[in-house]
Order: sequence, then C-alpha cells, then structure tokens
Amino acid sequence: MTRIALLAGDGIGPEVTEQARRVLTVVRPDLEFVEALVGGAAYRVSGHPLPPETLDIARNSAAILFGAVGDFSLDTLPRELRPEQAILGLRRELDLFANLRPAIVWPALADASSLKPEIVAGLDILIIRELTGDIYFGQPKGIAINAAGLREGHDTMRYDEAQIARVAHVAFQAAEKRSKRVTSVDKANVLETMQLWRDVVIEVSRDYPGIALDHMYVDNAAMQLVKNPKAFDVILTGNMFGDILSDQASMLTGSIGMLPSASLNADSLGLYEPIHGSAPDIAGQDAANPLATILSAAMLLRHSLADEAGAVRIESAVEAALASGARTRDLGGKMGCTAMGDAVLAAL
Ligand code: GGG
Repeated sequence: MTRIALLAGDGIGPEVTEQARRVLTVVRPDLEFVEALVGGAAYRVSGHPLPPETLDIARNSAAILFGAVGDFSLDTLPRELRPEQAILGLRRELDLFANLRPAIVWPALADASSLKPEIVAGLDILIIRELTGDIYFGQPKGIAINAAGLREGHDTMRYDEAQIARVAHVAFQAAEKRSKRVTSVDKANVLETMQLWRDVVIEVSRDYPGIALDHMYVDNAAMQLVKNPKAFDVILTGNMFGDILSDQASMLTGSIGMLPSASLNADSLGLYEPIHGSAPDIAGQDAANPLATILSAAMLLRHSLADEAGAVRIESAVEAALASGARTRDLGGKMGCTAMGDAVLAAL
C-alpha cells in the first residue's frame, strides 16, 4: 500500500477532502490514507496547530492531501498557535518551496467566469508561487513600542539567491513542457528584495535559451490578469504576490473552488490542497465545492506518484461532470459537496 497523509483541517476541509478521498480510492485502490489533526482542529485537542505526530505522519508518507486551516474563533491566540501556522510549518519543515497553481477555464465553465467568455475561453495559466521565503518567513517580525511610544508592526521581506534560483528552475522547466514563456512578477522598481529576484531569474534564464522570459511589476500583472489573461502562460512570483494573484486568477475560472495546488520540495514529497481556505460560513452544510481538492488529488498522482494516467482520468471526470451540468452553489448551481463528488465518481 502507498501511504497518503490525510490532513483535513478546519471548516470545509473535512468535507472537500472526503470527496477527493472517494475519487482517489476508485482510481488507486492501493492507497492507504492515514489521518491526522491539523490547524484549529489540532489546537483544540493538543494545544498546537501542527503537533509532532502530524508532522511525523506527513514526513513519512508518499504525499499529503490537505484540506484547509483557519478558525475565526481562534484569532485571539498568539500568532504561533493560530491554525494558519500549521500550513506554514508544513511548508517550512518539509521545504515545500514550489507551489504550482494551475488556473484553467474548463470548457463548460467559460460563462461562469467573472470576465466575458470570449476573454477567458481556453485559459490555461500556471502560477508558480515561491512558498518558503518572502515576508511570510523573513525575520525580524513583530509588534513593538517605537521611540514615539506607539505600537509599531514590522515584517521583513527577505529572499536569498538560492531560494529564488531553485523556484525559477521549476518555472523554466514547467515552461519547457508548455508554451515556452515565463512571466516573472516582482516589484523591482521599489523593493531591493525584488531587484534581487529579477537579477537571479535573469541569471537562471541563461540555462533555458528556448524559453522567452519577460518581467512585470505586480500591480501591472494584476491589471493584465483581468484585461488580457491569455497573454500569460507560466507566471513565476514570490510568496505574497503569488497568494494574491492566484486568488484573483481563480475568479477567471468561475470560482476559488476550482483552483487546486501542489506544493513540492526537491524530492517527490508534495502537499496537495485547494487554494481556498476553511470557509467557516458554509462549513458543515455540505455546500462546498470539492473540485479544487479533487483536482489537487489529480496533481498528487501526477507529481508524487508519477501516475499521469490516473491524474488525467480524474481531470477528465471533472471535465465530464461539469459538461453534464454539475454545479455547486459557487458555480451558480444547487448541488452539494457530496453530490458533486458523486458526479465526478459517476464520470470516472
Ligand atoms: N487550503 C489553503 C488554506 O488552508 N489556506 C489557509 C492559509 O491561511 N494559507 C496561508 C497562505 O497560503 O498564504
């Protein structure tokens, strides 16, 4: 049996991961799922959002299927105990530096986009977000009393050249299998960290003479994404800009409930999760869209288990379910989370 860590987390996490587990079990009966608590669910039981036993199960699995973390009722906890620290801790501890976020407009969903169908039809962008550096992890950070006696918050944007180079290699190698174009998104006109980002991306690009590289400031990239999204193919960017741009890109696809992700390290270990959060407002109502998590399961097969046929089988089933009219509420339909899982299973 191949062991998969199943970290469902908070809010709608358990509902969406359950549908992905059902699909994976049909496509790959050899998988064994080992469940562990993470996020607010783990904090409530153990006093920590990422208990050592959860990290241990994640480390000793072929891949991690992750739901979502976040719980408003724990917002008053010190930052290091908040549910979100669980996913940041997994990324840091497992060195999951390359986050692949495909934004695809599925044929049946072109009219569900926030843009006109003719602008988005056929859209297929791959956003590659660096995950282990930037303002998320840079030190120092904190809230302190400044010289004027005022509370002052500070975070530090920080990247070293090795961190930039390794994710840039991932982007260029991905582009080699696609349309051979990379757009690196930064803010090099204002931020020193981002000037280094641009310099290192240019240096790495010399190893890939067949790939066209261009650079875009993040503010312009945000604008171009809603003006002419098909001008992009692979977008390479840092941790914070990637977080924001991928939520924006999700709306081109119809819903944030459609975007899967793979977070990869230098080995085959990967963490696979929908880009959406725990959505506490709809948790426990069987109302969530499980497709981002089901598509994340397809990425798990592709990237951690080298099972391209299994991945394509799941993606084709999602496409067929959508073509048959299956729609959850976020896509303008009435279907529940389980019913959407049923529709994908029926299409397998
Ligand atoms: N499934 C994604 C999730 O749970 N996100 C919660 C979160 O706070 N993530 C931090 C980030 O990705 O920036």
